[in-house]
Amino acid sequence: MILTGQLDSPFVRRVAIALNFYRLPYRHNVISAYGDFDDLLRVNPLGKVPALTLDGGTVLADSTLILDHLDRAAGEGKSLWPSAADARAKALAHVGVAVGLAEKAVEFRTETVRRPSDKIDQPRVDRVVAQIGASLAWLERHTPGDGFAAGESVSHADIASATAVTFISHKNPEHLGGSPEGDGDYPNLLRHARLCEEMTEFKAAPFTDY
Ligand SMILES: N[C@@H](CCC(=O)N[C@@H](CS)C(=O)NCC(=O)O)C(=O)O
Repeated sequence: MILTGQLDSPFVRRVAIALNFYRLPYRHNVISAYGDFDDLLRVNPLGKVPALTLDGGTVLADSTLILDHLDRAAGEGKSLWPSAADARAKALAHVGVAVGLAEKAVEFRTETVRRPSDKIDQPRVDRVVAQIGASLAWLERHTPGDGFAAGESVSHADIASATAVTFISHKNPEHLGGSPEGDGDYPNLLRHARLCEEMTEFKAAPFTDY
């Protein structure tokens, strides 16, 4: 399998980390969604990362669809979803907000860093900032003071949350509030992200600013 995309993307990272938990070998095609756009279009017609090229040549795009496939392909007992329906529903809700948060954090950068300053649409930026704040607050309320986000062991909820929070803490820590040294407005969330980032599977796919 070939995973296309850089580890500064929270979506690429959530796939890479899940591959590590599944113990599935893969080759990493480190190309930039912006700097290597033509190469990327040849892999994924959407020109987006991540893309996962399966051994048979099928190309999957979008982290959630990729992980849907991998969770099945990983084999018996390897799923990163809780098996009980209630816990699974909680994990799905968590992933929905965490992946949405990552999308809003990326959109914030598109709206503020990638636009000429005279083309910034401030009401749009304000809306995205409000969505980021509300999503962080939701995740803080739904992240326990210790342990995993949903269920007894690591799940897609933990990976989605930690990769989103790590991305924000590197790129726009101002979203996290408080002093740079402290845990700001989201102590559970930041503690949880640190716990995850200490795991071998996370360390093997570290956030990387290229
Ligand atoms: N929902 C998608 C989001 C993927 C995404 O937005 N990737 C960004 C990089 S972090 C990208 O490729 N952006 C380029 C573009 O949208 O043109 C997923 O979960 O994979």
